[in-house]
Amino acid sequence: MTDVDAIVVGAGFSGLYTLHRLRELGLSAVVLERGSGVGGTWYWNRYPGARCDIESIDYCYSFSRELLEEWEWTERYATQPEILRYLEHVADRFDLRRDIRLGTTVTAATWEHEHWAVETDAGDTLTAQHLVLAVGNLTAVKRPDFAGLEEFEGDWYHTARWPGEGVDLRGRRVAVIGTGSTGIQAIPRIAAQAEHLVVFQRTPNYSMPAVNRPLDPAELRDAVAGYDERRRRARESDAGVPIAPPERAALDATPDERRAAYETGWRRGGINALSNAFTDLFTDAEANRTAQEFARSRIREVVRDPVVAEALCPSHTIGTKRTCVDIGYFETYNRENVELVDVRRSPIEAITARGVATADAEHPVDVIVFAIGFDAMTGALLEIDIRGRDGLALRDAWEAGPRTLLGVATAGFPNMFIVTGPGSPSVLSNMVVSIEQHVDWIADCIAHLRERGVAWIEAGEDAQDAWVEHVAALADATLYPEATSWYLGANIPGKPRVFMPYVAGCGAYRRECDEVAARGYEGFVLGTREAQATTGRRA
Ligand code: NA7
Repeated sequence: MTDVDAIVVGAGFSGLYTLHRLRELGLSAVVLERGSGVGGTWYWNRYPGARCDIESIDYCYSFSRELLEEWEWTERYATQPEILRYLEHVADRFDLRRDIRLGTTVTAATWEHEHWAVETDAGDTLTAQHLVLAVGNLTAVKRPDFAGLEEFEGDWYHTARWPGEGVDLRGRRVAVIGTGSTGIQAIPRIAAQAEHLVVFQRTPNYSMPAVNRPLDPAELRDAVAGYDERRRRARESDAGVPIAPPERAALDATPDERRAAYETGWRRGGINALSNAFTDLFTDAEANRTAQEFARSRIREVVRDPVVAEALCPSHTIGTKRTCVDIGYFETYNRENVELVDVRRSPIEAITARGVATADAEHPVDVIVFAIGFDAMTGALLEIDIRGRDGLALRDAWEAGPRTLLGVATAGFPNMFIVTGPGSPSVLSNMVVSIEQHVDWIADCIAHLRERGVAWIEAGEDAQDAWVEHVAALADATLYPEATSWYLGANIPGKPRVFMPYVAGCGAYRRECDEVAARGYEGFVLGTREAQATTGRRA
C-alpha cells in the first residue's frame, strides 16, 4: 500500500489541473510545491512588468465552463498579479488546497518495485504508485555567476525571485543585465521609476508590440460564448492559439505585399505579429530575412539615437529564439535616464563593490537586476535526484540531452509522467493548451492502467529512440536549430546542445499522442507485476 495513488510535483497551471483530473478519476493525490503559495511560474515571476505574452482569453483553462464564465480578464494580456489571482481562485474553487503541501521542495524520488518513494526537504518520505512532474519549463533560474558579485555593496535580484513586496527603485541607479522576454518587459517599468538605468545587452532581441488594451466585457462574453470553437481551433493550431495559419509564402509575394502583411501583423501585435504572416518564415532563410528587415526598420524608426538603434537591431533568424512582446520597450531608449551598454563590444568583466565593470568602464549602480533567464526545460527535473529502475539516475540517462517518448515519459522510469516535457511542443506553444492536453493524456493513461489492473507503464527504448529522432528531424527541417537559444540549452555552460521542443505544432502533436493511446499505448511497456511486461500494441 502506498500513501497516495499519485504524487504531483508543482502547483502551477500543470499541477493544479493534474490534481483536479486525478481526483475526478477517484485517485488520491498530493501536490508538493516549493513556493509558499500556488501559481508556479506566476508565483515566482513578480518583477515589474511581468505579463503573459499569450492573450488572456486563450491563456486560461478550458476544462470548466463555469470557471470560464465567472472569471473576467481585464486586459488583452494579463499581468502576473491577475494570473496569480486566477490560479488562487482555481485552487479555492475546486477545493484543491487540502491536498497541496506548500513550502515543500522535492529533493529525491526513487522507484522501489512498483511504487515511487519521494523525499522532501522536510525530511519526509511519501510513497505513491504514480509520479507526475509538473515542475514547469522555466523554473530553475540561471544563477548569476559574475566574478565579484559577493563584493557588491548594493542590492541585487533575479527577476524570477523578485520580492513579493516589490522593490522601491525611486531615486536609485539600476543596472539590468539581460534583454530576453523578461528584460524587455521589465526595462520600461524600471526606467519609469529609477533615477538612472543602465541596460547591459549581450544579444539584441526581436520584440513585437503587445498592442495591449483593456478587454471590453462584451468582447469577453462573446469569446466565452464561442469558446468551444475558439479552443478547438487553438488545439489544432501550431502554437495553441486560435489564429488562422498563413496561406502564402513570403517569397511568392512582392515586396509591397510583404510589407503590407507585416504592417497588418504589427498593428495587430502579439508574439505572432510577423511570424504568422507567411508559410516559409521558419524554413527559408531568405524569407525570414524579409521579416527581420521589417522588424529592424521599426526599431530604427522608433529609437532616435542611430547608434543606439543599431545596437538594438538583432541579426539572428527571427522566431528561432523566443520572440519577445513589449509595451514601449524600444521607446524607453529615448529617455534621458536610460543608457544602453553593448556587452558584445564591451564585455562585463566583473561586478565591483560599486557597480558593473565592463572592459571600457565601471558603471556605478545601487541595484542590479539579473534578467538572465533559466536552465530551461530540463533544469527543474534534474534538480531532483530521480532514480528509476535499478537505481538509474535521470541525470545519467539524460547526460547527452533529454530523451523522452512523446515528451511525457522516459525509459527506465516507470509510472513517471512529465507534463510538457522535452520532446513536446511546450514552450513553443500556448502553455495552458499544451498543459491541458498533456494532463488529459496522462489521466486517461492512468485510468487505462487501472481499468486493466496494469501496475506500471514505461516508455519503451525503441519507441523512445524513434521519438527522439523524429523530434530532431522535425527541428532540422526548420531554421530553429540555427539560433543559440535556450531551446537547445545554449544559454547554460556545459548543457548538451539538443533542440528540445517538438516543432510540428500542437495539432500534429496531439494527433500523434492520441494515436499512441488509441493503439493501446503503442511503444510503451506495460506490466502487471515487476517481472511481467507486455508491449503496448495495436488494438
Ligand atoms: P532569456 O530569454 O534566456 O534571456 C536572458 C537574457 O539574459 C538574454 O538577453 C541573455 O543574453 C542575457 N544573459 C544571460 N547571461 C548573461 C551574461 N552572463 N551576460 C550578459 N547577458 C546575459 O530569459 P528570459 O527570462 O528573458 O525569458 C525566458 C522565457 O520566459 C521567455 O522566453 C518567455 O518564454 C518567458 P544572450 O541572449 O544569452 O546573449
